[in-house]
Amino acid sequence: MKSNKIEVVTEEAVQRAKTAIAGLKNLNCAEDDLFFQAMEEVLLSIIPLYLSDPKYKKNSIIRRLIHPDRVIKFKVEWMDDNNEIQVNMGYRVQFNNTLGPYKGGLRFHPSVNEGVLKFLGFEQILKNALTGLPIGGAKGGSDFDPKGKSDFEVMKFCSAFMRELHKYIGPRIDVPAGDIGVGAREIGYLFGEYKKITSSFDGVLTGKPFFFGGSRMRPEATGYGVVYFTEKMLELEQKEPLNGKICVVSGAGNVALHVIEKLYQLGAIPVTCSDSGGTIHDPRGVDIALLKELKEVQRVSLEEYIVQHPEARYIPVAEYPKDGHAVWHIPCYAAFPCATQNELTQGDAKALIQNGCMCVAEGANMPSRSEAIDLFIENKICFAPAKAANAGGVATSAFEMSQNAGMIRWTFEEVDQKLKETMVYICTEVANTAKEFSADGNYVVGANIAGFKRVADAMIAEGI
Ligand code: NDP
Ligand code: 2IT
Repeated sequence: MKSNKIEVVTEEAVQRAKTAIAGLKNLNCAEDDLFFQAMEEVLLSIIPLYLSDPKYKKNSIIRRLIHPDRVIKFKVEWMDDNNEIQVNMGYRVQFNNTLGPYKGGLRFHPSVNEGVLKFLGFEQILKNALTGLPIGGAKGGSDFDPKGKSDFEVMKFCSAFMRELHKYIGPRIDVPAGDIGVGAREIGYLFGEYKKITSSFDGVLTGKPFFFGGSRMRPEATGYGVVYFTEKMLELEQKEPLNGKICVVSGAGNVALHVIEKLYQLGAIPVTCSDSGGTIHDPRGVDIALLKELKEVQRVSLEEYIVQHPEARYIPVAEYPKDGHAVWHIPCYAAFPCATQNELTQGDAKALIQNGCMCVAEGANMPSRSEAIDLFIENKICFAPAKAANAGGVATSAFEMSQNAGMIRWTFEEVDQKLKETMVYICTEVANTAKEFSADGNYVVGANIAGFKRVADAMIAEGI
């Protein structure tokens, strides 16, 4: 029987949940640390939902949700520019398709392994559920490193990768997109090969270049969406808007650059960005045109920035605070981690709080470590977790799928309007859910319960 009452979460209930989660860890492999970090956060957040309604336990939802439907692993052989054969591993983790076709990005980075993709695929299930759109959760990629490769080598790798991947994807089955190391260039090559193999012009990938089926605004969508979410959260929490405020951003890729661009459009002053080599701090506001030239066209290190702006500071990784990241030690009103997982430590969180930061919005997937999130929540920082704040990218991917299926195109303004509405919808839903479960202002609890409930209720409705 559903009690209709939100139970108070006791220390005993948390301990019981922790013991159960520890038991789950034994079922999986050594690469699963990030996956457990993501899973533990979700499972601890949903205790009040579990206590309030026995149907989730009765239907074994947790045990069913933490195992991917399937993990596809394959070898990718390709020829480099020296005519030497190279071998990489390719993966697609199809996690859950209860709400729609499997959907989620492809990551090309040397750190990619099955565990990384399980963490990203698991997060993607709940993120996609939060959008309210009909998309399931998946993630894929390879340990291939596009950095330092010629366009021709990237093309040959993408063709070889798709020769295997095409067997498992389809516009109603699984629709990959970009992530770290996979942008419009890679999606273009992947789509070209898919067409050659299947003779079919399907919307089987999103983030395609506009001239062959891509959506207006998909490149901007994740970053713009993060800032739309942040504006709404600040409004709901009765905090000052971003206009005129100093902001810090990490990363210098697709998400970071479009967060920076939208911050400028709203009158904020983004003063940092970073890449894997170091951080730029430009107190007058970073030069977005130069950043795009360096990162999107020339694909070079951020160190080049100070050649044109010697008054800015370049802080190489070797000079970062011990166990921390230089970006988070610069005073700001709002912080936007947009590079990679676990980039914001407990020490970084302390520095942000001490320096008066009021808001942290995650553009990357799981960039804040659990201890950092605990500090943000304890100190009443407006904290927007990734699965809610960065959902604008995948939502716009779903808009691209709609346009491809209908053989139509929406204008930039139409997509922008839909993106804004989606981010406001997610933010409001997350805030209301947190309130409903006695965790007012806790967007981690709100996002995890709202996303989990949507998938779990559908799993129960469709049976096993
Ligand atoms: P890009 O490849 O465009 O950019 C990644 C940026 O992060 C680069 O500046 C890169 O530096 C830096 N970076 C990557 N890995 C590391 C690392 N291990 N240590 C330090 N810096 C690193 O990727 P995106 O901007 O697309 O993705 C960034 C984050 O946003 C990821 O967490 C991704 O999962 C998430 N995300 C992306 C979405 C999208 O639509 N693209 C949607 C939702 C979330 P360098 O250039 O030196 O490699
Ligand atoms: O993490 C993410 O949401 C993405 N990389 C985008 C996924 C997508 O299918 O657009």
